[in-house]
Amino acid sequence: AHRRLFVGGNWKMNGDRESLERLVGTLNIASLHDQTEVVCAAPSIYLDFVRSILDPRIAVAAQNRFKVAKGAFTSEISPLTCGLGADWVILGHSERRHVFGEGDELIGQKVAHALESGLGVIACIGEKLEEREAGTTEEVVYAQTQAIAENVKDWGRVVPAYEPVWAIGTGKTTSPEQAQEVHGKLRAWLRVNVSDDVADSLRLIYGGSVTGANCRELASQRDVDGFLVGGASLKPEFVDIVNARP
Ligand code: G2H
Repeated sequence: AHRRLFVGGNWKMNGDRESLERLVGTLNIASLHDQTEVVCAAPSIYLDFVRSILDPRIAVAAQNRFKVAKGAFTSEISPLTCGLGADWVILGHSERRHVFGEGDELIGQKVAHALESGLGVIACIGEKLEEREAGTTEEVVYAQTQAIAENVKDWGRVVPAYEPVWAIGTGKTTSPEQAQEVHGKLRAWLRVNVSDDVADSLRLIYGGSVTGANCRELASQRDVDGFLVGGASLKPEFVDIVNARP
């Protein structure tokens, strides 16, 4: 893929002040490919802290945000976090969809509001194992992408992440060919349903058990423009993933 690589670290619900300070220390002194855009998604409570100690060449993301700016929504967090550290937000992650029951409509509303609030959006899609086995992968990812696309006016701040649910945190990585197949189809979908320009320029990133060992072959696929990394983003090997492209 010839587009500028985008690599996100999704720290999920991990880390405390001390361990995140150590992780940030490793990232700050690492030599990172200057043609790769790097974003780390920290737990909300540490966003501000992480932003204050992380090298500015790395952006910070929130892991989820609600669909409105304020109101009677106990425990939810407003997308108005731009001034508080985050430039990006991950929305529609499979854990939000399948552990917390978020549907396409809510995710679409969150996408719209996050973009209006000035945040960039890492928008996750991906099929479950039973959907892949039933041969409905395309149908599922197209419907999820459609629900996101309906809420996007400016694609410049959107990075779709294809994360097959069966490959997340399971150690089962999608083969580079399987990832390329879906990414290629998604790009074709964008060409038909959005525009040539968006299809050509959009970075389509892959997530699901990405490691230092498998990232290079994945990154060499034509339509794989980076990664969303969970488990490995908490380890020094994240640096190898950022530098996946020679
Ligand atoms: C998918 C991915 C990061 P992991 O959830 O979003 O996690 O790399 O641990 O499979």
